[in-house]
Amino acid sequence: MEFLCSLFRLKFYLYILDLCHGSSPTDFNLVNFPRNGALRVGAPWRERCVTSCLVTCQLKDAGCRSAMYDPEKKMCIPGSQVSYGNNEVTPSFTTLLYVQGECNPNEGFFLYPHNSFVTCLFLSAEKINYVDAREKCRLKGSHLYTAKSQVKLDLFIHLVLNVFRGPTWIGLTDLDHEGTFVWEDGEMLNRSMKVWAKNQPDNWDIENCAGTNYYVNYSALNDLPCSDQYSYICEPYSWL
Ligand SMILES: [Ca+2]
Ligand SMILES: [Ca+2]
Repeated sequence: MEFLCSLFRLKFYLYILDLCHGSSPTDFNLVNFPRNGALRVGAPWRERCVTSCLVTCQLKDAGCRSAMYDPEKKMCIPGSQVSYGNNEVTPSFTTLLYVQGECNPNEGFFLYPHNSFVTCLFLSAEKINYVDAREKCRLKGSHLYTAKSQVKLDLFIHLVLNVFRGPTWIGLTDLDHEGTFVWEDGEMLNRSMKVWAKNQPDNWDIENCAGTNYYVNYSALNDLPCSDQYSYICEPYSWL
């Protein structure tokens, strides 16, 4: 049994060694550092190359969505997930940041760290109706921001209060069936999650698109007329 374990370990190390010579088998992409420069991360470890860093990060934790690699010090630093620790690092010049999937700066997306996680966002500079906002996100290969977890909802309210400072759409509608709210990625709203402001949704004067506005103090969601013109947020995928 011990022999088998050693054999397995040897095969694993050979696999990792091999990774450093081939092309990257992962779907991670090199991205620019977040504008504000620091990420909350887990404990680093030594790694031979960036590919083995990314593969090992996923082997250690299936939730690994990003990692930094310092080729000079040969250190791998997992990052960006709530389940990791609270160490904060400001990356050096030589450190490379890789993130799973695309977070394309040419389309206006950037990494936005908030508390203990990082997400990839596009923040609109214009105010438009819900269907147009949905289409703008779709053309960027993304969807309107969803908030299926409390941390994502907290980040939404944070952005509304601190960045937009005004009414903002969120990717949630009951356009298909009155009273049945569905997130833009197709998942039904979990009724046990408290997203709505008091007495909402009320479908007042036909309201099928969700967002937040002055009427609910920007502190929770309200169903609103889809023709209203609001700010919006796109995300290429949702990590949480
Ligand atoms: Ca409605
Ligand atoms: Ca309403």
